[in-house]
Amino acid sequence: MSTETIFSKIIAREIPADIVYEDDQSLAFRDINPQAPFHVLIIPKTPIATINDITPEHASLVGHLYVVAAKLAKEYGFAEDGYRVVMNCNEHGGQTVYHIHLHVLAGKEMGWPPY
Ligand code: IU
Repeated sequence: MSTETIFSKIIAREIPADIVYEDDQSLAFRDINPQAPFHVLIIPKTPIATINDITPEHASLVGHLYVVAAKLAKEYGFAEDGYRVVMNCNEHGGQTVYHIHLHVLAGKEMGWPPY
């Protein structure tokens, strides 16, 4: 199965995105259909289709995505009030793009459970 998705094209700058952070391992950009006042996706530059495809070799990379999430939350002023970090998996999880990504949602109080 190809690991190429629209997110690979965003990494390659083949399609535009509102990028808020980049380093050698990851890229973060604003979601085109935001579900909160602040809604950013953090993706690894190495494509991994779903959480099911994460192996022990990816542990540092996946952990790094959370380091970026915390950094952005602090930078944009949401750390104290709080925010939500979500990664969806497959159909029942609500995944639509098969390149793992953390959703960072902030700027409003969110409900629980998420349905
Ligand atoms: P999901 O967890 O796979 O459902 O999240 C995919 C997200 O990617 C979803 O929130 C879309 O709005 C978002 N997105 C985007 O930001 N830019 C795009 O070009 C596409 C989807 I396609």
